[in-house]
Amino acid sequence: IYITRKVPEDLIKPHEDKFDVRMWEKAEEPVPREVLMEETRLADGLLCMLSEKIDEELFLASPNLKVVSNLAVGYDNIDVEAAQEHQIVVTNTPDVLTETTADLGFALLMATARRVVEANDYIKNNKWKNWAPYLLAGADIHHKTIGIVGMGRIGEAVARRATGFGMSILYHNRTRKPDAERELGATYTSFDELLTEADFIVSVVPLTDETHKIFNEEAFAKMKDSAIFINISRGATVDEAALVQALQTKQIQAAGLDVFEQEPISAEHPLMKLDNVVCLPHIGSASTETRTEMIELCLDNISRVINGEVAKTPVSS
Ligand code: 8YV
Repeated sequence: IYITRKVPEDLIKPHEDKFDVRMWEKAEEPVPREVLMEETRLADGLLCMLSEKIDEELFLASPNLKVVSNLAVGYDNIDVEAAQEHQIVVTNTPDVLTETTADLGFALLMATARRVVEANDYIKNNKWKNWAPYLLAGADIHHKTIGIVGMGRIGEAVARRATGFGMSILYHNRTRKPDAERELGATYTSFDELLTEADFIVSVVPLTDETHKIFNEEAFAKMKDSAIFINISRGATVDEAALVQALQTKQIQAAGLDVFEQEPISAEHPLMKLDNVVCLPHIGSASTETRTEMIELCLDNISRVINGEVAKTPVSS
């Protein structure tokens, strides 16, 4: 088994009697493509991250490979169709990260609306000299309208949190979600209606050909000028140049972003120069508990497939 990042030894231990486990020893530095190719060449199982492109070239060079386990629920970095052609099982990490990612989505929404990061910098930069009625005044969250684009597991978990704030919930999804409508009072709308009506627009949608840059100039133009845009899905669902423009011209009020078109994003990127943007380095599922569960699930999937059993969480194209 090859693992493309350093993960805790105690998570590997239960598998070491059955498998020869090798890993890229650097936790934060990505594995170079040539090392990935060389290490996977002889591997039966691969545990990989979003930042690695897992494609046909790799499959062709790795005749023993039986399973690719992505440490993420999203798997837009993997050519699943090609994997299927090579009889390679692809797995992801659904469910275990749902609540953690929704927590972060809400943290980002609240930090953006109430200008938490700006306020923190304000004190630490020694700017707090006085009291003024509208000092760092943000936007209310309670009783507002949230529009969730992508009502999957994480979208529903975001909606559950919104009910605690007395928010009205709009959602847009490929299919209707009767349970969310009944239990959470969520209302299905068209994409355009959601953009027009919501105070908070939250992207939780998987990246596919249909969702690529759905948040573009036209979409931002439909939003209220008080709208706050939150992205916890994939950077490429957004046209970042259009977002920068919408924020600079105050066409929308603010944005909270956990994901970017290019990751890691540079501190020189125009988005980083804007006060009305809160940015995070793609940490949606990054709680210690959840990352441990994700790694355990990946290893369990790999172990099952190599042993000829069915994977717990396989994906299909
Ligand atoms: C990943 C994510 O864990 O699950 C996803 O799709 O985006 C995150 O939870 C992170 O990108 C590390 O691969």
